Amino acid sequence: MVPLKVLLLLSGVLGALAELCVIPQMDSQLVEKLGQQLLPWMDRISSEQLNPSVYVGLRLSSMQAGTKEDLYLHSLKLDYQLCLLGSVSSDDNSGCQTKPSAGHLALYLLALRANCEFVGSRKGDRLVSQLKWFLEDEKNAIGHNHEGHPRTSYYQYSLSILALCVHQKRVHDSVVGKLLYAIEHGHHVRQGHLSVDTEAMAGLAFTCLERFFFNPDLRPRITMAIETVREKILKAQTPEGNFGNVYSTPLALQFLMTSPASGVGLGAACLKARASLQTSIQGGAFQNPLMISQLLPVLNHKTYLDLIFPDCQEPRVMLVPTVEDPSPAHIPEVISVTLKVSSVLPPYKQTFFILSGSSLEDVLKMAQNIGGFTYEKKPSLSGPYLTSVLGKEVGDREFWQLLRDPDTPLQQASLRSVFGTTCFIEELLGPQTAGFRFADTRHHGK
Ligand code: B12
Repeated sequence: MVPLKVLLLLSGVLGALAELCVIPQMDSQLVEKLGQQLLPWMDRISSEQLNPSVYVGLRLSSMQAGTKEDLYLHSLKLDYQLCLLGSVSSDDNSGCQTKPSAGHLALYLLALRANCEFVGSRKGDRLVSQLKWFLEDEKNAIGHNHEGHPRTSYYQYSLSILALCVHQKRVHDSVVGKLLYAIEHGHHVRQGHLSVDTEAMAGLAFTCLERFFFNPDLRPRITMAIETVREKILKAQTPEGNFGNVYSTPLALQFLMTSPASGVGLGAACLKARASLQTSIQGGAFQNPLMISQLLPVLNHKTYLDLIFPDCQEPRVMLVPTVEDPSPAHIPEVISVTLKVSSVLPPYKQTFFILSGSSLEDVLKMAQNIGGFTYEKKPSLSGPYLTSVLGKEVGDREFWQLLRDPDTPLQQASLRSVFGTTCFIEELLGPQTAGFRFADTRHHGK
């Protein structure tokens, strides 16, 4: 028998050998370019354009936007407090068009922490209660036997627990228990693919609970769940190095950076992911401000868990807007794109000629203007989200899936953001077909 002392010593040595996920510094010019892409967003302070994630991303980055940041946070506060605490009936004059969702409220709470603020006042308590009610509601939708689903997603469920946790607000064991069960039983796995983004967000939420010793009765399960998430994310690494896909890699890295482990090749996996990210950034894959906001903390060796004790005094480099080169680098060519919608009767198929560099939404608009095609969208923090095609609206747990012919789900924010940042049609270069398929929300395909 191995004496206990030796075992303890061994576990101590193994603990000491635990590998870390370290992301070595990237070329500062490359990082600065990403920061500069966020700058125009700091000027967009209308209710529809405010995006608390952008604020969080910038505050956890190595760069700053000076007074613009203060103004932005001020606008967030006005908007969120007006819309969340005021009445939002259509006939009042509050100026609040739509009440932010619970997920947006969670991101707003992260933004407050990014400025080293705690929700404390009576108003703040009401925001906390709203988020707690949301979680209770979602818990009930999942049901006693875990047979149902959250009305939104396990991503927003995890984000809400994380936001409350960084404000040192506890949630009931029964709420955490539902997320634990989902992770333990792979309830957010879509079509055999793991949703890395969701796993990572859940992992961050669990790690926060663990750090505060919240929900002590669930501690062994929480610790196990963190390990499970780590294992699944590492397993989801592609040969190029991404965890899931290029857009889930930033959140995956945020989680892995908070979670040392031995014997799983964590350090090497993170280095590989970093190399792949660098190639993607250089190739211009990061245009969408939401995606940039999830990436910037990683490039500054930070994660959303740094919002537990943020360092608001840390020096950050002032961002300077780029001067646009007025002469276009190349003359855009005309490409043909075929738009196909198979899940309506009769199926729709039409070819359009459009300038390369246009967005999918440009194609949709063109199709609508020509006639015989209609679509509707709603704004989201990622850009315009397609809700209806040829009169067919999405229902509960359904969405319009965007595909490249014949059957590859698109990874890009496929519609140019309302705010005009994301173009993806390059993905469709040449005579290509962009398809639309009606799918249920399990078909995320990553
Ligand atoms: C949950 C989720 C979904 C759900 C949304 C519905 C639901 N039940 O919540 C489903 C499965 C339907 C979905 C669909 C798609 N998604 Co999605 N989704 C997510 C996820 C995991 C969380 C989003 C969220 O809740 N954010 C928090 C809340 C508070 O913010 P929000 O703005 O209110 O969230 C809304 C938007 O994010 C919107 N949404 C979700 N996905 C997408 C994608 C695009 C392009 C747009 C414009 C909006 C959008 O739905 C959310 C709920 O209303 C993110 C992961 C991430 N890292 O952000 C990926 C993510 C945003 N999705 C992505 C993609 C590519 C898609 C699809 C285009 C896939 C496809 N080929 O069809 C479609 C969108 C098609 C469309 N109709 O416009 C990418 C976007 C990458 C990018 N370059 O910006 C992400 C980052 C995942 C990834 N790693 O690839 N998604």
